Amino acid sequence: MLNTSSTEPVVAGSASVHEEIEAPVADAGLDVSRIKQDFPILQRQIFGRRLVYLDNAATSQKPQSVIDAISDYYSGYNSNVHRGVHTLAAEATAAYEDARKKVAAFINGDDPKSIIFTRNTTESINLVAHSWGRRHLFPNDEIVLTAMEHHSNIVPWQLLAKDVGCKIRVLDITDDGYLRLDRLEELLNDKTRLVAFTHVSNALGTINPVRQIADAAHTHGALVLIDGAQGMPHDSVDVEAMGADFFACSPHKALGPTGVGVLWTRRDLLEEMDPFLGGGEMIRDVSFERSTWAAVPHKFEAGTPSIADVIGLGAAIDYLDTLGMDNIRAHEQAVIAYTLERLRELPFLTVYGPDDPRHRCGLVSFNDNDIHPHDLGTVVDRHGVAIRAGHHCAKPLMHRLGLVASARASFYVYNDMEDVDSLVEALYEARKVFDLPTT
Ligand code: C6P
Repeated sequence: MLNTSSTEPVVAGSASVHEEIEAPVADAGLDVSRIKQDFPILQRQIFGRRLVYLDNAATSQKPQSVIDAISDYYSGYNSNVHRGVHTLAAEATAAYEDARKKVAAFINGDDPKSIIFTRNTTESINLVAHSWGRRHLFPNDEIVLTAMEHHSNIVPWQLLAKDVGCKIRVLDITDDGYLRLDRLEELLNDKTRLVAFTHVSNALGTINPVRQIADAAHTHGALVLIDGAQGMPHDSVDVEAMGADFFACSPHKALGPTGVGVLWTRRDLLEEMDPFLGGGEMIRDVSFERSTWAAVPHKFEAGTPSIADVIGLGAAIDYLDTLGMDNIRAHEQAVIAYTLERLRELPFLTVYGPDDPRHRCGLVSFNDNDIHPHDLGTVVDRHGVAIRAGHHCAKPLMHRLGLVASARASFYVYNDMEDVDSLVEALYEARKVFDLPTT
């Protein structure tokens, strides 16, 4: 499992706090050539080249089984859920609720009623800010975030802070992309109500010591929200072991369809939270004088949900379970270790984030010292290599690193060392396009 637990004291933000992360192992985990065959899109050619898809942190590709699950629903039992009494409605409702059980098991969230389907991580965090935050935060209360947060874990808290008058405090990072855990205690006090932070940085790849931070927050009576968008696809998640009170993730980054997100919340918190959206299916009774709410989780799922996508998410979990999350983690560790090794060969490149592959998921941000990342992304695309270039929706992090943008390659279950070689080759080719030296 990713580095969720630590018994070590909170010390300086350095590798020492991450020592319990398992060492990379040989790439024995996955049969990648077999896996590639399950993803129809990987048969595509881009500019006459084999597609090398390295933008998985934005969204992953989908296996045939997920595509089939969605198509089977529409062609076989398309119906709304929780409403009809006919056969199609019963089948659709059963498949929808079955997916909820699978998600709960996948993140060790014991009670499926603690799982709310949203549209994505962004909506999950906004739900917490609205439904929990507006009831529990008051002027001068404090929320602690980190300098490596995605905008989705910054802006909802700013909106809340503006409305209720609470304050946001920010845990800094080291220059090599670790959280400054030595400063965490300085930020926590009896006014801290929430510590909201990412499990894995989408721009640096850093894996944060989740349990250690959660324990520190709980000691001060604060709750913990974990942004699991970049952690959940890459290793087993255990919300209990992490010490989460709220856990948000986006299954579209984990082989699932776009259109469905997940929020897990401690059941006792969920029971007393206010609804997020009002409308059909989230009510017990409605009159023009007042309305009362359905039981959780339906209280938080107003209107017709993205049924096909939820069913597709169930199929994605089946696929991940078959591969085994430990195997996925081992595979990505081997791929990222090889990637860092290869990128270090390139004298014209600056690589950001932890040097030690054990402290990263399968993701690396870098810049060619002479080529703008957007130009770089465009040129490597001509070689079939899809990477992301930009600020990665983490502008405060870019600012902290003194950058405007970076290029980013992010790997998943269907990527292998050959894909890394294709990236490196394309980076050399970009130098040639701009008539720049390669040594
Ligand atoms: N990061 C990336 O390319 P949504 O868009 O709601 O599914 O996920 C938002 C989100 C929240 N937290 C983290 C850590 C994330 O990485 C993301 C999505 C994508 O890095 C799109 S900007």
